[in-house]
Amino acid sequence: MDTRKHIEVCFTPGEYEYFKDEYEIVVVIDVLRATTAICAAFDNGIKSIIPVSSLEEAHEYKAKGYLVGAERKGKIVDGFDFGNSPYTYMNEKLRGKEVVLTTTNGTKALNVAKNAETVVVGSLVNLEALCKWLEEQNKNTLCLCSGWQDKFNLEDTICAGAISEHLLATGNYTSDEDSSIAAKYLYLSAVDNYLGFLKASSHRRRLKNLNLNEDIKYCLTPNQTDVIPILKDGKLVQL
Ligand code: 3SL
Repeated sequence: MDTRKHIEVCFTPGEYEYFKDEYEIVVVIDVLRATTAICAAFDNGIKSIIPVSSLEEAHEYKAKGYLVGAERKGKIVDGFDFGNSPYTYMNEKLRGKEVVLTTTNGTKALNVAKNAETVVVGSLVNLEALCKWLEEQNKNTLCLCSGWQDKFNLEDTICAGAISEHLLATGNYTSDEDSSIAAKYLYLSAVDNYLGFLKASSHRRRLKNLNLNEDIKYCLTPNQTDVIPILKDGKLVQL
């Protein structure tokens, strides 16, 4: 009997319903920039992050006095405290604080997956630590890419491919889905130069047009932190 666990890749939150229920662990990925910003926040000592999908929910928290980050289409939404740049969260003033965050795709993907047994946050910046932890868990694992408005994107898929490649190399995992095979090959094509490989990608262009080049470089630099944010009772906390 094949006792290996599955590691698979789901390209968009819209496809999650076809995968759910089969995986004990879901890794939510939004390399540009939500899950990278979340990792940066925990690396800088934030206490917890409440991910919400809609601006309405974010407004409700703001009215209750919470610090709230809100991003739509790459820009900070008027009336909120900050947006989705990882650099925003490298701020002494946020240390030990609880914040609320809503983003175009990343917080939506987190909410889509919230009923899974375990939901953790993945990005290139916490790749090595996350892969090591997943390997230790030895459970059926799904990488859920946030994509862009329910469409496929390259950067999340490449990160999902990196996680798959690591787990498959242990010999304790197997992949069946074509999405997982495609993710692996995209990762292998990109691994030597993420920035170059993603030059023409849609969201990199979108962020570049907003002068967010420094954010892009940070987000595409692997292994800058060991944090693994995990969803507990609707809040992200440090594992
Ligand atoms: O889609 C998201 O959740 C965001 O990460 C998009 S952006 O990088 O802030 O534009």
